[in-house]
Amino acid sequence: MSPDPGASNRSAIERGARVMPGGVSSPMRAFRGVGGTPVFVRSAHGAYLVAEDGREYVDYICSYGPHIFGHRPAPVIAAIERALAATTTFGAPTVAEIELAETLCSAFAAMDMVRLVSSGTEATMSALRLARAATGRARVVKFTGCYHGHADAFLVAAGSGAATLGVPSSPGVPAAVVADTLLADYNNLDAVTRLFAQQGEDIAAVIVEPIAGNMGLVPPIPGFLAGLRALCDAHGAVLIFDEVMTGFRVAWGGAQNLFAIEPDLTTLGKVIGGGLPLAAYGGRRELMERIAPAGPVYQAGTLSGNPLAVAAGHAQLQALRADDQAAYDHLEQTGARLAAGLEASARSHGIALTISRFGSMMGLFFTAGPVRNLADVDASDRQRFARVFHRMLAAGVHLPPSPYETLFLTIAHGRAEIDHTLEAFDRALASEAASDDASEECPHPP
Ligand code: KE4
Repeated sequence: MSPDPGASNRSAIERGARVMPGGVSSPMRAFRGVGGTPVFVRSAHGAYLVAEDGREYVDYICSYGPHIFGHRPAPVIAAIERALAATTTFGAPTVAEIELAETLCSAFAAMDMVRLVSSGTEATMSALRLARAATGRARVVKFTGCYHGHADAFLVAAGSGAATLGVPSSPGVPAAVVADTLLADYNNLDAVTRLFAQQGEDIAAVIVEPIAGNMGLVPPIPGFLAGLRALCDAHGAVLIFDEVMTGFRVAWGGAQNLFAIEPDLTTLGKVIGGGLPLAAYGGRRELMERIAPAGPVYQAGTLSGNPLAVAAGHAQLQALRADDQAAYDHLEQTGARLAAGLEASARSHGIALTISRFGSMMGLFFTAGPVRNLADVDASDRQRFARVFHRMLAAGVHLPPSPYETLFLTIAHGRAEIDHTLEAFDRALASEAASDDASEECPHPP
């Protein structure tokens, strides 16, 4: 193991940046939200990432959601190996896709039909196209801080990497597209009511993360989602629940099952692919039968329903379903223990901290709170987050590199991993408390 943990990472990112923008394949991985040099990962197992230099880290990125059992769960690996014996891709229909589609439709009461795609961006982009076709309208309401992938219509006041990089409304998105994307603050039902009062006849859809996971974790306040459902019903708009992150993460059947609210369309991803590129959108039959080739709304994909990804995703879902509620109960207990420990540590050091959590998804904000929308996250102490992030990284705990990301837990996060995390966090806060009077600059200013 090299004495300088940063040396191999620095040389890798410098080499990568010569041929890849920022040296990464997705902006979030570049550590721009916390400064410093990203850790280049060579392998992973259970709850751990193994860096190129051999260091191990308790992993709270979990690939931003796909891993719910941890890295390399046996049923998923075995399913991929079996599928690999047959092919990598056919470009022809398979029975395995039908079997996965049947499982997805059985899990979501509001889903009669589903189309498999390769990314969450494709899923949300296609769901919006379908909503526009079904209503004959162009406008879409989204919420500041929510992230629905990088299709033009959604790169307006977006969360996740867009918020992290301070480009929530990206250059290159034409003004005409921006004009059709209407914004409201998350949890602000009055703002949406006003938008419908002013432009209701032009609004095709409302798209929402039913539990927001792209500005850290921000849960819906009581009545918010039900209010959106009522507004869409009253004005003939399509309600899209973007459950790419929450689907099968927070419950079998996602957040809509927990909240007993049925959207018209649902987008899924991450967990349903078992770590391979697979996502989906689905909903009522009368909507989905408009999708080609059944109907005229075009959407296609070379690797849609890829056999390896379908095998991996279905194996993961079947493992989740096999033990019924046990997996979700375990994730809830582990999440509760971690949250309680983090909060106790912050209290003991007199540091303002708000933890928001839904099962195995957690937001960590250095602010007294409450955190209900993007402005509240923006107002949190993001410099302190960056310092604590690096102190914990040095202690072998890898948080997501931004306060605008959600921490994920998996079944593989056991007592030892939580204890290690809480010890590292407490030491980090002790350092923070000790230096709070000093004007210490963040070691890696973002
Ligand atoms: P992808 O196109 O990245 O597969 O999915 C886009 C997407 C859609 N909807 C929701 C609710 C999502 O969270 C995402 C993607 N999530 C981010 C993590 N915050 C992906 C990480 C990244 O961009 O590297």
